[in-house]
Amino acid sequence: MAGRLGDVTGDMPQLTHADGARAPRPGRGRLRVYKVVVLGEGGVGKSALVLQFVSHNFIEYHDPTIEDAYQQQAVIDGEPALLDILDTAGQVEFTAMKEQYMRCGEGFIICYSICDRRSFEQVAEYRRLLSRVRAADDVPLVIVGCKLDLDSHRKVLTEEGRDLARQLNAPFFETSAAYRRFVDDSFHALVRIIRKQERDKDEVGARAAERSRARREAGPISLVYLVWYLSRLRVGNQMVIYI
Ligand SMILES: Nc1nc2c(ncn2[C@@H]2O[C@H](COP(=O)(O)OP(=O)(O)O)[C@@H](O)[C@H]2O)c(=O)[nH]1
Ligand SMILES: [Mg+2]
Repeated sequence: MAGRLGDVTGDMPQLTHADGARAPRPGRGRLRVYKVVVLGEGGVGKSALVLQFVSHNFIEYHDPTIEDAYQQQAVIDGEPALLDILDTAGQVEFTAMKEQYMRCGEGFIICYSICDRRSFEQVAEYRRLLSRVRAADDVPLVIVGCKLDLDSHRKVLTEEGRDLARQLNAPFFETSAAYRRFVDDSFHALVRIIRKQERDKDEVGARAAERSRARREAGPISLVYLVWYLSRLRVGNQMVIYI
C-alpha cells in the first residue's frame, strides 16, 4: 500500500514528522512506523527514487519545488514495516531549511547523481550538518548514487561513492529509478540500521537493569557479610589482623 500524504509548495517545509522524536513502538498488531527523510541536491533523482519505491513507476518529471510525504508498507526480513518517507525539495540551498528537514526523521538517505560531481561533493556536507543538527554521529544513514543507468555520463566512480560511504559508516548503493535497480535495497538497508540500533539500545538497557537488580539483591547479603567480617576482626579485646 502506498499513499501520498500531500503537496507542499510554501516557503518553508511543512514537516509531517515530529521533531527528531523516535517513532513510538507499535502496540499489539500495529505497524512500526519508520520516519525516513530523503536528502540531496535538486535534480539528483530523489523524487524518482521515492516514487519508484512507493508506486513501482518511473516518473520522468516531478515538480522540483514540491515536497511530498508518502507511506509505504514493506516486509523487511520477515518483519512488517510502515515507511513514512519525506521527499525533500525546494530551496535546499538554505541551511536553515536543511536543518529543519534533519530534525525530523529517524533515518536518512542522502542522494547524489553519479553524473553530477557537485552533488557528490555535497554529500559530506549534508552528513556534517546532520551530525551537528542531531548532535550524534550514529544517525541511521544510507548513501545513494542515483541514475546508475546513465553510466556513459558518469562523473563519479563507484569506488569513490563506496569510499565516501565507508568513511561515513553508511551502506552504499548505486540505484536506477528508471530501471528499478537497488531501489528497495536502499530503503530496506535504512530500516535494518534503525532496527539494529534499537536492538542494541534495548540490550544495553536490559544489561543495565540486570546489573542494578543484582546490586539491589546483593545489598543485604553484603551487609551481613560485612558485620560478620568485622566481628571476626575483634577477638576478645584484641584486634586480629588476617592476611
Ligand atoms: N535516466 C535516469 N534519469 C533519472 C533517474 N532518476 C531521476 N532521473 C531524472 O532526473 C531528473 C531529476 O529527477 P528528480 O527525481 O525530479 O530529482 P530531485 O530534484 O532530486 O527530486 C528527472 O528528469 C528524472 O527523470 C534515473 O534513475 N535514471
Ligand atoms: Mg524532487
